[in-house]
Amino acid sequence: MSEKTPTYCMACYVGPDPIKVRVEDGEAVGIEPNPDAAEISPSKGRPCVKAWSLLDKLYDPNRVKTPLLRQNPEKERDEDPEWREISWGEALDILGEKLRKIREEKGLTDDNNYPNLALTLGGAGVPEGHFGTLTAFLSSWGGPMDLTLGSGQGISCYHSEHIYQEFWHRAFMAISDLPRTKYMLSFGHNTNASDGTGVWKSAEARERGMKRTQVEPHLSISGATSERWVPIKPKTDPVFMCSMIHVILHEMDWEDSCDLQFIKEMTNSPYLIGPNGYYLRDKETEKPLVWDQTDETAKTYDDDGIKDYALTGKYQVSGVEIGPDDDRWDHEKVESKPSFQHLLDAVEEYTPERTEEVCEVPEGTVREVTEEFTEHAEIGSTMEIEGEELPYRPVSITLGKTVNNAPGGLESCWARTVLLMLVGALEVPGGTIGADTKLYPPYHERWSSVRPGDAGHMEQALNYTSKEKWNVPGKMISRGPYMKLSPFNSYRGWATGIGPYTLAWMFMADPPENWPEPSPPEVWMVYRANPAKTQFDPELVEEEIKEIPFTVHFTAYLDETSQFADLILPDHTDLEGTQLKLTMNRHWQHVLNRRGYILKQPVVEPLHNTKEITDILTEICDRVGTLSDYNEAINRGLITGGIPFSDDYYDYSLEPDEKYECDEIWDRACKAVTTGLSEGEDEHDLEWFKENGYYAVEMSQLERYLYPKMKEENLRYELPYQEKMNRVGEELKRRLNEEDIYWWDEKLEEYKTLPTGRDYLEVWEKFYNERVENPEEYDVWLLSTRSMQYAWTSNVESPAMKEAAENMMDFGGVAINPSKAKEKEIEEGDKIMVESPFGKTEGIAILKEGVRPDVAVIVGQFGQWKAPFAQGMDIPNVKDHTRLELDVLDAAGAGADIAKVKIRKAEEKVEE
Ligand SMILES: Nc1nc2c(c(=O)[nH]1)N[C@H]1C(S)=C(S)[C@@H](COP(=O)(O)OP(=O)(O)OC[C@H]3O[C@@H](n4cnc5c(=O)[nH]c(N)nc54)[C@H](O)[C@@H]3O)O[C@H]1N2
Ligand SMILES: Nc1nc2c(c(=O)[nH]1)N[C@H]1C(S)=C(S)[C@@H](COP(=O)(O)OP(=O)(O)OC[C@H]3O[C@@H](n4cnc5c(=O)[nH]c(N)nc54)[C@H](O)[C@@H]3O)O[C@H]1N2
Ligand SMILES: [Mo]
Repeated sequence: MSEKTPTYCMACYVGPDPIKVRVEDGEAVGIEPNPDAAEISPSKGRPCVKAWSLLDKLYDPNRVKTPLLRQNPEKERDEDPEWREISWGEALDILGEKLRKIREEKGLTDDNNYPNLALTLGGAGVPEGHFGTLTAFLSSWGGPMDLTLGSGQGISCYHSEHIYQEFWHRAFMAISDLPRTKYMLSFGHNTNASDGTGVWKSAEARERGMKRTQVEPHLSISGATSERWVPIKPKTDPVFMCSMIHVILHEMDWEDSCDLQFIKEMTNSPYLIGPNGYYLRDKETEKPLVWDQTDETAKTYDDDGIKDYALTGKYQVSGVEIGPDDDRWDHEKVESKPSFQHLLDAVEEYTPERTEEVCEVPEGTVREVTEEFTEHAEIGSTMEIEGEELPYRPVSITLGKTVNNAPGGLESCWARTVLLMLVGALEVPGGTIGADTKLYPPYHERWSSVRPGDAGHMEQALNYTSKEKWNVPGKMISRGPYMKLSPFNSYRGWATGIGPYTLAWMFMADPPENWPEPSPPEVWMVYRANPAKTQFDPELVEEEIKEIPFTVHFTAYLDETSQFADLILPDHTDLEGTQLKLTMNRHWQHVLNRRGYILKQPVVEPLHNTKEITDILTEICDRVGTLSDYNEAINRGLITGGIPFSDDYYDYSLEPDEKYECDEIWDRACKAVTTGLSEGEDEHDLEWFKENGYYAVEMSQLERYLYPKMKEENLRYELPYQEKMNRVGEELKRRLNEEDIYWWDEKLEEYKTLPTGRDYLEVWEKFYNERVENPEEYDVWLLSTRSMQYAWTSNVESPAMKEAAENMMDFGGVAINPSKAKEKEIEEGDKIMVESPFGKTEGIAILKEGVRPDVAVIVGQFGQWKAPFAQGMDIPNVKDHTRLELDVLDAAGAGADIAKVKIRKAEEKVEE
């Protein structure tokens, strides 16, 4: 008998993607599209290749089939942990007892106020699609829990983008407004590999005529399907972008080629800047001043009578500057310039000729790309959306993960956003829009958090840097101290997901001066993450994990992190589990017209002695004594993205002290969300969802753009001049220095008002050169790139993915340029040695013209030494050549997957 069961794939963060699983005689045999759910899918119900890896995972002979308990106390790579198979009852009793002890004996925090319980989630949001009632579990704990002992997620993702796009345009991700965009300029954003099912929309746009320029050191599959590939030197992207700004402002007639109305009315460009670098404000109202060039006088920025804002020039104006800690400078007739003039001055030196030198991109290319960009912006054109006329600016700029993390990341984000500002393509149809908001709830719409803050800009929820609030004695502190060191990281929503995880490991290993020493947590729970493989410094991370008294790994197969765990808990895999998941209208790489809920349901009976995560968490809470808090958290709507289990016109609440089965909880959730979303019109239960798959309601198209809301609230983007950043950075410096902390000073130099145009590759050049005797021998930049088939290390065990990936370019080895190969006498298929100051790894040479001679590229995250299937794959990993050191991290704790190496034939090493 054959049937098709609707469910979702969430193998990567682009999901949940609706799919149907074909089941024959009780066996899942195929994955199919789900066209019935086209309206909630960026690809109209078509899954990407990764959905097939779910079948492999289900039937993987190497799966963990029952809970396992370590018998051998020695935690080493080559020690057998001597796993003993145990029952769920025993496993949950052990964990329950450990957690109860923390609450009742040890206390929730240690002497330095670090939480005794830590929890790590991996894969950039993927756990949300599988972790059942985990949000209610977090709440039921009722106190501090450390979420910053993180894996490679966040700190090697689109890190600066997450932070600063939330600041500048309330978005975790800034994307092209597909299909309306006509020109997409991508800096190392590998759309065709990394956008999951979102790739369908960019293919559709290209078919319709959208042009793409891919700026990237190697010709990725995204570059291969673009009009133009610009092989830039790694980590020099901000120089290229600043140079584009130079071309617009110093070579073109900018009054003609820029969107002046946008610049004058929607940004801080006309704000006057005082001699100390802060806005010059009206003494009474403290509103920033601008210069009206018609009336030749200063006015507050929102004065109704402004005839024409001056963008350039110098003016003698009286006012007050408000600096760090409310320092004030009162001025009488002081020289001040509009922020735009500061921008003009700052980019004057960033000529295409300099760019040619730094980025190794011909100056002509910089000019051509800039021209294409400004021409495609169609300044002046408009589009009607739901009866409102909005500017139409069909150009977008997207950034990849190595561009927008680590030193240079902030500057890249700034330059990108300023370029968009110049042509008015920010948050308008066709332009670059925010797909997601994760720091400012509610997450399904952005407008309600776009509220007036200081100086005519949006209100921001930054971490405190004031004297009273920065260091409150006795307050909980995370090992990755985002609240103390990273003000722009914020403290709301997903803030811990982008915390400085790097610092957590580094500070545990080697506490910096005058900083409370972080202990290892008493208990560490790891869910769908593999930090021992995906963090920057696997060796250091391993050493620190060994110090943790009790580690629980929730995992499907034993991997590098499991090797150091004490307890292994296998939950049901994706095709065996039950969960209701929000399907968002705006999510990572896509924006849709509907939002709602989609069901993950078992397509077959569980194959092994695994357990549904919801049931695991319920059992833990029961043992810890927090069941009623957990049930109440569920009732409050914590597992449904905010829709409570009861309201004026419905009540599906759980009894506080009763233990509910997974299906009962989700059945009530189904009824609550459908009743809640439809305001009482519909009520659907779990059975209905099992049949129908999802439930969604329509969203306004206007809300896709921030523009109408910014206009309505009379707000301006905090661009191009970073007044607040300057102030906050200075305050943080004072706070740290007041406690004799100076090791973070260098990082604080990032908090600039305008870009530095720096060649950021120098950061890595210096770092690696200092660690070897013959730096000139290390002549290759090793980079990482994604494949559509693999999601981090989470599906490396799938033979089907390997088979599919083997048909794709660059996969299976180290891609190098034939000229470099010739120099080193390497031939296609040769075994080569990749060597850095930190290690040697072997791989197979792939010769390819589409890679810079000074660059080598590795697809994916391999180099497994434990995961049973993947360890036979023999593909090296960039992270085996990167280290956790402040020098190569940015002010938010992020690093980049880039290493300086030398490459030679492997045989030579054997002879040594
Ligand atoms: N070399 C290199 N390294 C990188 C990157 C790179 O580009 N190159 N990228 C970095 C980035 S951007 C990110 S976001 C991180 C991601 O890295 P992580 O956050 O660590 O995430 P994953 O690698 O997906 O974690 C995989 C874990 O999930 C488990 N798992 C898989 N399926 C299941 C299941 O059904 N149930 C349970 N309980 N567990 C399951 C696996 O067993 C494994 O332990 O990697 C980073 N590391
Ligand atoms: N299939 C799949 N999709 C994924 C993921 C996955 O694991 N698998 N992971 C998701 C996650 S968590 C993330 S963070 C994203 C990452 O998404 P992307 O950033 O789009 O993905 P990558 O392919 O890792 O990255 C980057 C490209 O940047 C180029 N590059 C490296 N250094 C530089 C540089 O200095 N300048 C420029 N211009 N280019 C450079 C490399 O050549 C590479 O092709 O992907 C997401 N999507
Ligand atoms: Mo990521």
